[in-house]
Amino acid sequence: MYRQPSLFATDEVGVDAAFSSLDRRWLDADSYVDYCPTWLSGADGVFEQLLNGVTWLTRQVPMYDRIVDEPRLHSWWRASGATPEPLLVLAEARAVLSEHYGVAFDTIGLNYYRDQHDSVAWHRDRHQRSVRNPIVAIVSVGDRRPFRLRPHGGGASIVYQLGHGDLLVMGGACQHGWEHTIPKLTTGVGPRISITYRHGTVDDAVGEGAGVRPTMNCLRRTRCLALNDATRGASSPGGIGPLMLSHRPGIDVRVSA
Ligand SMILES: O=C(O)CCC(=O)C(=O)O
Repeated sequence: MYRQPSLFATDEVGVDAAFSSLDRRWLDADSYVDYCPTWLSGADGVFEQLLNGVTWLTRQVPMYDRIVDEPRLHSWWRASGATPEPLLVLAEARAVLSEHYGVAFDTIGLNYYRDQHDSVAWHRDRHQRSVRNPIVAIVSVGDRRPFRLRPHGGGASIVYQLGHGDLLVMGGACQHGWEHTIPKLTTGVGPRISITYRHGTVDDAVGEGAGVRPTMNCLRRTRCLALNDATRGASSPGGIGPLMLSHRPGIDVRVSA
């Protein structure tokens, strides 16, 4: 599908360290969402560079009694590895977000939604037990997709249309009382990549309700398929490698290519 570039596309790449467009919305007494439209400038260029420069993988995940392909592609970067972030601006964003929110973001998960059929189901994110209230920051590039939040277990949802450099941050007790989704759509939409920053996650992220740490058994049980043979098992030029750790519900496993 043709991807509509942003009307306000700019070649200058950078983030708004002043968070000048920040709008904080309290979902309840303890949970908030920060929304900063076009926080990242030059988002269209960032989208293209990530699309073409990163090794995209399809995770296979347990779904009830079956193993299915996750309906989106994924890549993962972690601060404890040997390689720098795949793009300088991702490092800049990590530093600025860490400073602003007072936590050390240490992983970047990239999610590539190819079209309206790609999605992620309702879920909450959980990190290691020592991180009680994780802050999750998501920068979106490419076309806008609805990002929905609802109280855990169901209820009316709140929607943000995220793309073209928008930043959304979930904070406070959001990952306890609220769940989020990128739903499938019935009408066509161009591709979107979400750049997700998490802290306290290295080597210990677990899925919701998992209550277990990733094990070697998990490593063996779960396959992760490269997008094509050329990229299978290769480390990407930008340093995003094939080792990933899931944080989705029911996907309490570490996966590797
Ligand atoms: O793509 C997004 O904006 C949401 C990603 C997400 O919720 C996740 O990967 O856990």
